[in-house]
Amino acid sequence: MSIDYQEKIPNNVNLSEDRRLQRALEKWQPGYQQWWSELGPEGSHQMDVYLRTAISVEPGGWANYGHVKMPDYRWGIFLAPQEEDRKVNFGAHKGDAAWQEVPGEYRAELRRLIVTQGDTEPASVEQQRHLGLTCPSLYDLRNLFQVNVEEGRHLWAMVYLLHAHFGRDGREEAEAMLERHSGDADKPRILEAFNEPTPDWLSFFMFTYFTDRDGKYQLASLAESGFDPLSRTCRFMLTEEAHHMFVGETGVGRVIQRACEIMNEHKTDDVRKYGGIDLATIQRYLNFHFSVSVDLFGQEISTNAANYFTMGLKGRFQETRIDDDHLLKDATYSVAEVKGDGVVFSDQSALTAVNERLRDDYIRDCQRGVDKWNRVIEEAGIDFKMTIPNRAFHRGIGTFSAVKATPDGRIITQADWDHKHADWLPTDEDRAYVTSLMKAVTEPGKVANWIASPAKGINGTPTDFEYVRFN
Ligand code: BYC
Ligand code: FE
Ligand code: FE
Repeated sequence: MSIDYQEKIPNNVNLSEDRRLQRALEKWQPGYQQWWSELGPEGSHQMDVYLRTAISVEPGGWANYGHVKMPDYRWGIFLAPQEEDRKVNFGAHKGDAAWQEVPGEYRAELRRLIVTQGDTEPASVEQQRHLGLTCPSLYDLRNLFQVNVEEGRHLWAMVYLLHAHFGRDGREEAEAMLERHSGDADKPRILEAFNEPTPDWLSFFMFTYFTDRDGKYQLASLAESGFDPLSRTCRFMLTEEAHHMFVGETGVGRVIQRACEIMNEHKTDDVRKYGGIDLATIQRYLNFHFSVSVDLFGQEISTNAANYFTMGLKGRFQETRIDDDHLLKDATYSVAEVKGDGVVFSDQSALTAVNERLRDDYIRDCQRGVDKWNRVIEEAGIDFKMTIPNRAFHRGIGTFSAVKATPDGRIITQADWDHKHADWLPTDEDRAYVTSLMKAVTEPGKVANWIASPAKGINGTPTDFEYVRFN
């Protein structure tokens, strides 16, 4: 079904045929608009931004590009097409027809999953709201805004589910999405990584590489859900997620490339002297963002996760492609834990280990981009390798939160940690230095000195295209 842009809320869910739901969402809409104007990208409301907008959920018909003012962006409700005869594919209800309505006995769990997912979306917009003021180029500014409007749409996606399927408490949860705020002392966002500031563009690129990738894995697991509307929503969200991770991967890659150029041009390791960001600092940012992002997968052993699985609400990554019974009654999975001064693996119930399994899938995926960054360094003839820290490093959730560990996974004393952590995590001085570089570059085709130019433009445009027009 194509998307109707004549409607106040563009959608492909036949909203006009459900007047109650339509009215409820139209009542929520002004609060959303107000939230965007207050906590969305600062100072951006008059700008014309070259954005893509979904025009159809079919492959190929996805995107339409043009300059729009972001407050006029058509945030809408788009579900991937319904699969005929879809089944619940795992857990106790395996083989039953997928649910089109919320199964009453699982209402609370399902609501909680949807609320947790939804909460991250506006959180990220809040975290990134000042970045536009210091963009390294118009190309990057446009990409930031594209990510922001799509995260706004992801909130719409979850709010739609709450309104359509959870009655009055769904509406209350939808309101609460606009009341919690990233970093707010009284009403913080639910998950910790979404209360960390994203103060500079290196942080932004790391966030879109590592934290949006948690989004990919969580959405993919929810796309396996036996609750079909959630599955369809998440499947369409995933098509948007790919761009966010592209922004992160290429963004970090360009910062690394620029560091290498400076090193070679000036035959020096002192990249900062020439206004670049040195590789060691980039590694410390990587360590930070990876470690807060792996926390987002929850505890290694989780009865919550086991219940979500058995209930058929949240599956594993690419559940239907896994060759097993999809019940996990007797299966085991290798789970990391502390032993002595190291990290060891032991077999645990696969059912309670589904969080850890997803974390493993995620870590493998993270490595691929890091390999690409390392090729940039290698091609520049520089002897340095970016590495992903061990999962025990700098953890706030799970078994490793009780210990201190080095990036290569050795358990150390608190005293050693106090002595050494400045080598591993961004220091105040690192952050102050990176912040000092953050000055807006807004001339078409120009980029800041600390980052290389993009390899190509958006949607076939030249890189000196006027991606954002200031009015
Ligand atoms: N911070 O049994 P456990 C995205 C809590 S990102 C704070 O392991 P569970 C995006 C936990 O709630 C994707 N608290 O938990 C990216 C539990 O509390 P209770 C977001 C945490 O439920 C970029 C307790 O600790 N989507 O889309 O198995 C830009 C015990 O833990 C944290 C989702 O997360 C934490 N990190 O696993 C924009 C999907 N971790 O029960 C967007 C939905 C755990 O003791 N969420 N806790 O009160 C879930 O599937 C699960 O809630 C989690 C946690 C995987 C997050
Ligand atoms: Fe999102
Ligand atoms: Fe995202």
